[in-house]
Amino acid sequence: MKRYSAFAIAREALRHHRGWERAWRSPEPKRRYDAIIIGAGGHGLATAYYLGKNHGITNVAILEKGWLGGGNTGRNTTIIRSNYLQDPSAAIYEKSRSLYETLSQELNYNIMFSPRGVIMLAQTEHEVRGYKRTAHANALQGVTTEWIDAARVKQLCPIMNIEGPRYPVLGGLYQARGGTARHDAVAWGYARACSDMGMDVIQQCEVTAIRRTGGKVTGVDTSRGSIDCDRLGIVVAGHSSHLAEMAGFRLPIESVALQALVSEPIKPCMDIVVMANTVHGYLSQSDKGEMVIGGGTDGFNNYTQRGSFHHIEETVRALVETFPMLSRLKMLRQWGGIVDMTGDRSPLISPTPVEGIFVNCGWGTGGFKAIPGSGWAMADLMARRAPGPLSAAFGIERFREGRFIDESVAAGVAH
Ligand code: FAD
Ligand code: PYC
Repeated sequence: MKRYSAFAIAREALRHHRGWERAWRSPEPKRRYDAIIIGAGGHGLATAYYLGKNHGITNVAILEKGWLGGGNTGRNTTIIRSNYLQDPSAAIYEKSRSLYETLSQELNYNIMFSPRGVIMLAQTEHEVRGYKRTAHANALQGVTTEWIDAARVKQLCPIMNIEGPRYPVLGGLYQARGGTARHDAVAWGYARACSDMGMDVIQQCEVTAIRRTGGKVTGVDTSRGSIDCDRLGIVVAGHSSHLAEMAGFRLPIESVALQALVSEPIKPCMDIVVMANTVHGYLSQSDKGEMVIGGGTDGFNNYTQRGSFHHIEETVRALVETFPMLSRLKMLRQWGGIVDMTGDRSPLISPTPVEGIFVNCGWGTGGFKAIPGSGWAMADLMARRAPGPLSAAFGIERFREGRFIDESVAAGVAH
């Protein structure tokens, strides 16, 4: 595949942009692969990429029932941070954040990583204690975050009203190298790199059954025929329970919609990401100028990928005391994605009761930031058929053993 570069842009400008090739191939499925990944979201594509890059396994298919990145990967609000509390979480989220720093160069694809900084506001005494504790934990884990006072919050984000009557801003947990990236570009960049390694990214290919013999996986049936494999990764976020059912086991996952919305575009007014978890809202400004706004998950399990009117009202009402300018904005569009929630708000990167089947799910409301690290860990698990240093703590068995990795506070978004 030809490299993207300033020289390539100049060359194509001279020939009226007729020489660009497709970013990835659209092949017909083969009869057999060494590994199949179900789900061409960020996590599935990153898994495939690191299977090839780190382990030399390239006879791989990534099967997607819709279009790549059309699930939560293309629906999220793109916040990247690694300020989690527990050690296994800090390890995988910080690995991921650090991979994001150079991902554009590595993939030769501009994912528009923007380390503009993330603040999680403390608006109650309870949150002050919680975030100071996280800042101390992060220091021990080698994750660079700091507790900042209210005046510094105001300095970093001048449009904020820190003296709200109900929820004054008391300070915040600040991660200067957190930020955002372009979500579609992350999926597209990994897909292009996978295709370049000879892998088959197959869209419009729904997995309808998982074949097993003697407790081992032998392949999948799809809307485009049967395909054999002895190594299968299920990486389908909100659809994980369905796929697990096809394979004959259950997962500790509930699926629920998470919604977001954007305002009309306005001039640049906010160059940082702010999460206000007490009131259940968060805010950033996109490169186009839209205010990107999100709140908590729907209050009931569902598979809806749409927005609802009461959600706009609840979320904007929650944020308007701290961001009064929101009251003067028109809202442009809203949407939803189906997130996969575990009881401890930490993911599953795990072998399953069926030999050769591995799952990667449970990232819930916070998996965009985890895509590179998760792909790295899942590829390692699938290649060696055994948990590795980044994935070992995230096995399904922790729910049987009561060994939870509680991240309900760090997850940030209300559940
Ligand atoms: P997905 O991108 O959903 O990919 C799974 C794919 O599997 C889908 O494309 C689907 O079509 C496919 N699939 C399903 N069933 C089948 C089948 N039978 N056969 C073939 N393919 C199948 N995280 C953050 O870190 N920061 C944020 O700011 C953030 N904001 C969010 C805001 C919203 C509104 C939402 C919904 C989520 C947010 N998240 C955020 C969470 C994040 O988006 C997800 O955790 C992450 O994108 C999950 O990626 P994935 O690759 O696992 O899943
Ligand atoms: O995990 O940082 C996050 C997040 C923000 C919005 C949704 N999830």
